[in-house]
Amino acid sequence: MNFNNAVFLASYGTAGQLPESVLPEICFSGRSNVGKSSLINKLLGRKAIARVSSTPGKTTTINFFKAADIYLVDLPGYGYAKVSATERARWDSLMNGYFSGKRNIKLCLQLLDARRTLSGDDERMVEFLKGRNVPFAVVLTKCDKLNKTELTAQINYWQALFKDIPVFPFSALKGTGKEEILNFLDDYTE
Ligand SMILES: Nc1nc2c(ncn2[C@@H]2O[C@H](COP(=O)(O)OP(=O)(O)OP(=O)(O)O)[C@@H](O)[C@H]2O)c(=O)[nH]1
Ligand SMILES: [Mg+2]
Repeated sequence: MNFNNAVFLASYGTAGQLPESVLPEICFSGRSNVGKSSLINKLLGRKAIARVSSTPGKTTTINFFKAADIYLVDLPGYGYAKVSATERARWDSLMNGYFSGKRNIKLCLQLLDARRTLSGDDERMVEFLKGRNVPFAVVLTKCDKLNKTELTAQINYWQALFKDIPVFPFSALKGTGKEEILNFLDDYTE
């Protein structure tokens, strides 16, 4: 997989704006602040093609990147408490619009904070993906924040929870897991 020379295409704030799905798409889903934009930057080998912020709820649009013959799609984060009902409704309609359109979604990378356990919002997201038959794999983010013993225990926890679904430990800070994820994505890009 060669993600060099990726370009940012556009951000969309409403489902009606979404462009036709002309290429296979890999999308990135997860709680606000879990590290979606950081993962995309790392996979694309770029410092800031996707905007990273320490303030949760930064990505409130669906952002499209084009790399080789595939779109990478940065989905808006969920689970951020301080959003208005209006914002929440917009999130719902944007996500429903994205997933109900006739899109060529090859895979969703579902991001989960390696340090945590599955939240209610995470569970709803995973059930949503399953309900729509979207193939997904799990990326455990921020692994650099755990020591070796803690990390092993957390990987075991997540892998037991997801059984046969691939689980990739990842650190945007150290680059851990990047090659494994890129190799895995190869199977979805032909
Ligand atoms: N230590 C560490 N920090 C990380 C890692 N990944 C992301 N972060 C930090 O976590 C914060 C949020 O990262 P983002 O990539 O913006 O998260 P996001 O999921 O795109 O957030 P939203 O766009 O708000 O939904 C930033 O301060 C990042 O620097 C990681 O692997 N290790
Ligand atoms: Mg983001």
